[in-house]
Amino acid sequence: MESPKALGLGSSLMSVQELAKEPMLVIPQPYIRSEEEEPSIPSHGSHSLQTIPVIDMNRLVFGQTDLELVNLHFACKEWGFFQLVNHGVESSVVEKLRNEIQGFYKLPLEEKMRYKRKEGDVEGYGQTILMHENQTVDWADRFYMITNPVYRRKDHLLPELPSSLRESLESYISVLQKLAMTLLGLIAKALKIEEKEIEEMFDDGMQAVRLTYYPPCPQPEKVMGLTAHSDATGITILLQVNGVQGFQVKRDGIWIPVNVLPDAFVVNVGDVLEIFSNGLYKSIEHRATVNSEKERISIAMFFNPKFQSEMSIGKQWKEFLDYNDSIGFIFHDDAKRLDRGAKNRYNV
Ligand SMILES: O=C(O)CCC(=O)C(=O)O
Repeated sequence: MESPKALGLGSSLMSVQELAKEPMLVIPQPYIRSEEEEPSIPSHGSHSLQTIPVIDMNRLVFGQTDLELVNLHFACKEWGFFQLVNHGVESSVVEKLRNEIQGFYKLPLEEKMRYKRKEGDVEGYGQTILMHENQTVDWADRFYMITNPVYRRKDHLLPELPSSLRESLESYISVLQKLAMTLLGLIAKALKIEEKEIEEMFDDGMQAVRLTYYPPCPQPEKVMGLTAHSDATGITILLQVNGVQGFQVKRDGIWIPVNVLPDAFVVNVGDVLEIFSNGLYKSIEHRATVNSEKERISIAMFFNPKFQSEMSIGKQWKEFLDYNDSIGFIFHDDAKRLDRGAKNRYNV
């Protein structure tokens, strides 16, 4: 990994937030995206009218279940994304966490550095993990932690957070775990498979959380808040914490902005669910852009199968072998991503 000095960033490699406070005429080179990576937000044309589907959890569970299951199936199949409303998570839980995360990012850098990511680790507070030379650094600070199984929590991270943040995060994690399991059960129904099959795979699975802070950038079109990627998860549940827009999903080669809906979560299908569903559900690329005026904060929770569990396509699709049986893989505990590249290597 490049040293901060080699990148010409000094201590700012540990914090884009601090870098963004400095007067800046030009954006430092490590953050500059190449031409084709620059944001291309559609502001007109038919694509600007497209928006990701909205799923009403209340209708799914208590109301017109069959109709809403069709909508859920469509969203996972055609978009790989949906906004979830009427999810039943108490607004006080979200509100408390919202304030706490905003408070956390207002702490002096020295305080946040108590949780800094250590050399060779993926967990902790820091910036883009640099895997190769000339890699562009995202315009964001992040704090990533494994939260489940509980014995995998790192002593110096979640347990050491300021108590009010820790408590609100714990409450949030616990309600989102329930929400995720309910959603996975409904996804099983939409896929017309036994709920047990999905529940057993995800029950007490590997879960992680990422808090991201995107500072304003004087030249937002030159940088990227979060490089385009798909998630190596079962499902991911995202909260756009402070209501600032910037999240985008790719559809037919075009980046579609995701509107901030009050009290909604953005849910997406990850690579694991794509493979499990024999490619029926899509793990879609997404990214985050930044703007010149407002900071943006998000919290993403990642829900995965159990560590070391054997993964492959669900029983009922095995005979079709579009996603051939040989792609069964172990869900590793060393944070190796099963990314789209990896899937391609399996020739699927
Ligand atoms: O910050 C966002 O809006 C997106 C976050 C995300 O996709 C991630 O953390 O993987």
